[in-house]
Amino acid sequence: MLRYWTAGESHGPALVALVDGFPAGLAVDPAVIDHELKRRQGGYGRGGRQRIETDTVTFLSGLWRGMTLGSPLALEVINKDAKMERLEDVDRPRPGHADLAGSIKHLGGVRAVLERASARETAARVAAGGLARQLLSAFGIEVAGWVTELGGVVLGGRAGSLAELRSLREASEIYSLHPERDPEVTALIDKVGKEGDTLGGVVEVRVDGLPIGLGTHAQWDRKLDGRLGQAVMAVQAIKGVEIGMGFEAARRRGSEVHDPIGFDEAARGGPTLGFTRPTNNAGGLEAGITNGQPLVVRAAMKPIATLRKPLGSVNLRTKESEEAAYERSDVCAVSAASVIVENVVAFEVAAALVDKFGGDSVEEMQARWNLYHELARKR
Ligand code: EPS
Repeated sequence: MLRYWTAGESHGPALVALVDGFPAGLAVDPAVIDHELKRRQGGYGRGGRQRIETDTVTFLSGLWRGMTLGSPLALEVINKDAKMERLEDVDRPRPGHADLAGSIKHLGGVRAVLERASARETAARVAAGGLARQLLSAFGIEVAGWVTELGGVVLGGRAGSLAELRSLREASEIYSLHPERDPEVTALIDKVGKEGDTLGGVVEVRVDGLPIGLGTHAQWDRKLDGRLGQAVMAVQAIKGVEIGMGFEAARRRGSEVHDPIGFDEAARGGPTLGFTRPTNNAGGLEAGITNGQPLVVRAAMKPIATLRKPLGSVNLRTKESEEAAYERSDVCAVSAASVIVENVVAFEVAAALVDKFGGDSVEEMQARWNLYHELARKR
């Protein structure tokens, strides 16, 4: 079973991801993880913290001469802005953050909660996902994510190979697939930032090269759509998750939603075993099982809760009405969210791959992958 946890506070010494159940025998390239960490720090509208940090990964365990050992991997991302011991507590909770409910729950201060609730923690999740995506690559499975909507401006997705879409995304300051529309969106971010406000948006992730049969219909907690839902919904500021046509499917008739099934003998040797689907409204998942089509996951991010022009709050000591606290923050982190969701999706898909093909070594997984496809093709 491939799983991970994270530890670390936003202004503590470091963030750590502990990855357990990762197969032995994968040559790991830390530069792949560092690339994702760097992308997470980017995107138009981010705050001052990203000018302080240069996030890179250090492996504290689990590797020998660059190869995974099959033992737990501890991944560390250092915080340069490790000033937590010097920071004051916060007495005016920010609406939309963990401040109020978290401090009451723990019978403690706001600082004690916000340091862990901060989206800085997602650096550790991206590090874990950056490792997991390298396991996926060994099986020809590729993941990419982008921004489809920002501050109410609908940009949409785009058809094309992941390589084509990645190069469009790289040309966009906001990580969308429509770089020609950047000026409209960056002007909006500037305007809203000047007004002391923040913006949310929608991100989309696509996974190509999946086999038929990851996940299961048989038990609720192992259905892949359910696992993806949990992982993506658990990213800071995410308020909604959809797969494929998502909420729109609820507004259509069955005949307009479900993807007809065809068969093409010439494609029998390929990953779909010859089965064809003219549409992919299911987003690659039927009954919690991958169906050989690209996986498509979308997530809605609310605007960041820390406002330079704060909303009303209450002083926790006096119970008097006061403005919420302001701490340095971002105007918009939707681009970063696209990187985070991409990497948490990568991790869940890798976990499902390990569930299906075994987790001791990559070599054994590859042999089982081949055997499975051979058996499935014979049916
Ligand atoms: C973040 C680092 C944080 C915030 C942001 C995300 O750093 P600092 O608090 O030192 O400015 O910029 O966190 C939030 C928006 C939040 O609400 O917690 C990061 O590295 O992603």
